Amino acid sequence: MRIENARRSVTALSTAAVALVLGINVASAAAGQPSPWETGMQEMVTELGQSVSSFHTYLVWLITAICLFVLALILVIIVRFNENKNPTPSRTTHNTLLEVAWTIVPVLILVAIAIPSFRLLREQLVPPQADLVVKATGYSWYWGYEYPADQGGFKFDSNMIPEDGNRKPDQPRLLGADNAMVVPVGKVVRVQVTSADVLHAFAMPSFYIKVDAVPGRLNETWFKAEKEGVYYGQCSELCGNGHPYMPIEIRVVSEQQFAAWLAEAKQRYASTDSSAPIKFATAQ
Ligand SMILES: [Cu+2]
Repeated sequence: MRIENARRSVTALSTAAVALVLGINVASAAAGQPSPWETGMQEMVTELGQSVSSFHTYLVWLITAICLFVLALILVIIVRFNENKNPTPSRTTHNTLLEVAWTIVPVLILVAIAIPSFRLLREQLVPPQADLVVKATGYSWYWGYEYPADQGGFKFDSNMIPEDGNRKPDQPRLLGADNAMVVPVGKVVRVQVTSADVLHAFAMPSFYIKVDAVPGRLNETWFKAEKEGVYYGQCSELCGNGHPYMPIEIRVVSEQQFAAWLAEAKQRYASTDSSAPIKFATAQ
């Protein structure tokens, strides 16, 4: 029994190691949420996220190649230049060609990393023309979403569904929210992010976005989700004891569904009072 367990852990460990090297996920993840033994990134549903994911894989291969090269050099030194094989070591110093090479090659490697990295940063930081703007405000401890006047001008709060609440089977624990932020598929959504009290951070792993929510300051990020679905993120700045209980749920729906939701939301959230007392999403 013990051997069987040991064998199983070895298999799990080696699978994880291989996955780590290849930058892939062990478990087939449900889209839009994390899964057990996940070592890579979540499935990306934005073009930017997919580029970042391939960049990540590219870096993993580059790092692996460098490590293997250095390991090979060390092995050559151990085998060929040990005291027995090489009793009188060479006293050579300075080799211009070698010295130029080991300066230039790392520089070239850094350039090969910097160029795609800066390109991705630019794409992230320079948003295209937005089709829709949503304002997300962090509160202790829940999120508030506001759709501006051209979308109906309403706002609502989004609280975590508590453990003893009526969480539906498809809503993951600690990630499901009572009111999701809803956006149409294939549209550029600009998210303006701020906080009403302490530092929070708005993050959605499947979209590859994360931006600080800072009181008194309006930050922004953007995404264009290419696939309909429900996506989950969390506050990503330690903000207090309710920090793990303020999930972000974004529903990406078709344009017709979005229009229908908008019509319903306008009615439903019309009476939301901005000075309503802060609701605490308490942990169970
Ligand atoms: Cu927070």
